[in-house]
Amino acid sequence: MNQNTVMIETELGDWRRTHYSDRLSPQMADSDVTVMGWVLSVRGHGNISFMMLKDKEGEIQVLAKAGSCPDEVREKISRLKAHSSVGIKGTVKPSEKAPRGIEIIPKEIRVFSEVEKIPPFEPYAKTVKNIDTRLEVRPIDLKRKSLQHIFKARSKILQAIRNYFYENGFLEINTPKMIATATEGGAALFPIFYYNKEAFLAQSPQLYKEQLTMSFEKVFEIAPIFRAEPSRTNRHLAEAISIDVEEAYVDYNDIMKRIEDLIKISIKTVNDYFKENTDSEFITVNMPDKIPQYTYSELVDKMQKVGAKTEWGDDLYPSNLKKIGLSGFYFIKDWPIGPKPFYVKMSKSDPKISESFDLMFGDLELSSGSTRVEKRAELEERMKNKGLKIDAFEYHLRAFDYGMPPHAGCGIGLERLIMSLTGTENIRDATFYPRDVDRLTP
Ligand code: AMO
Repeated sequence: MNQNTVMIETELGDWRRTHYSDRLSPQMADSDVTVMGWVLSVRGHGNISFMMLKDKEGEIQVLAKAGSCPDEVREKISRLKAHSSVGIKGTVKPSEKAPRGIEIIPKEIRVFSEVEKIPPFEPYAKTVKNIDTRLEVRPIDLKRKSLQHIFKARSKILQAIRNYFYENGFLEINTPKMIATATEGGAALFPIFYYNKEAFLAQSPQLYKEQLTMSFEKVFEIAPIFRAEPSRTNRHLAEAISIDVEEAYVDYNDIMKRIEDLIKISIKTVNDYFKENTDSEFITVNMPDKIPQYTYSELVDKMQKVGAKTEWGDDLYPSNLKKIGLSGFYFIKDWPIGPKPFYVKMSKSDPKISESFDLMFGDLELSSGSTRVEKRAELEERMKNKGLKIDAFEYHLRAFDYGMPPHAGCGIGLERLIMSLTGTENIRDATFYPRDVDRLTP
């Protein structure tokens, strides 16, 4: 090694970024800055190299030219492969030719991670067909612009939803995810070993959020739910995020109003994001003044009129919903009581019907909710009819001996909400690391 050769450091050490790329401006000419990020491209030849550096806020050009930066730094930059992670200390210079009218003349470089491998797909490509190839290296996939926009919009929507709950007097709760009994009749369970007992991953926070209305009246939780879904579809996950709401002294009509509020603020949030980020290719979602409500029976009639094969009591299948031309957001309410879980309240006017609803977007179910049973005897009766062991639920039923208020609530699937608001077709792209029948990694 030549005595004058400078070792290129590979550790972060005491270096800290002074500016994100978007904060650099021609007004900062001659300032010394430290930037960090990933190499987007390196081009040039002989005595001059242009490097584009990317961080979470944008991109900046680094110009390494013989005579204006140390030779070792220039040589190192000229050999860097795209995606390597680096830090640069240098001086800001105005430049008419640089993409943003400025560039950095480097004085020192630290190469934290040098990339030798070519990723299995171009990380900044607009589309990559095979989702499995993408998921294998998900952190690289998530650098792609379309996914960046989905997840940034998702984060803003979550923030707006949380704000709504806080502003309206709801308490944020967390309930156990390892539980002793099933809550959602139809959905399959993941059994787990809990010390020497069998337990399950929670299908929903249902029973706990109901109990907490006794202590806090208005509660919400945003957390994972686990469903051993055997289905390989673009709308089912084994682990999804549910926005759960539960409120005392209200019924399902009041909860539909809450949902209407939440949908309105979510649409506003996503449309604002879209306006600020003109390079995103989101659909613009229109919000009707009121979300239309149809009763289950009304829709069965409509389906039968257009010749769809369906009987009163059947589920309302997506193919049949399409046949009657329903689109956008709408509620289907007053479902048959039969298939509904034990905690859903029967209608006072018709014992065949429940005080329940689903929120739909086209043929996609985004949420279900209901008025709940608040009398212990009625709850036990419903459980017996469903063949459930009452003793196993004693820990829950006990709460009903001490003044359970009338209450109602709902669960909204976050990934499905994001799909509807951003036009994302595969639910796997509305979550960071999807879990499904075939996938437990990465
Ligand atoms: P439900 O079982 O209908 O109701 O679930 C509520 C909402 O959660 C979402 N969801 C899913 N999303 C992705 N993949 C899945 N496998 C999945 N399963 C459900 C859907 C669905 O509408 N305890 C009740 C809610 C309540 O009454 O408060 C419940 O869990 O968007």
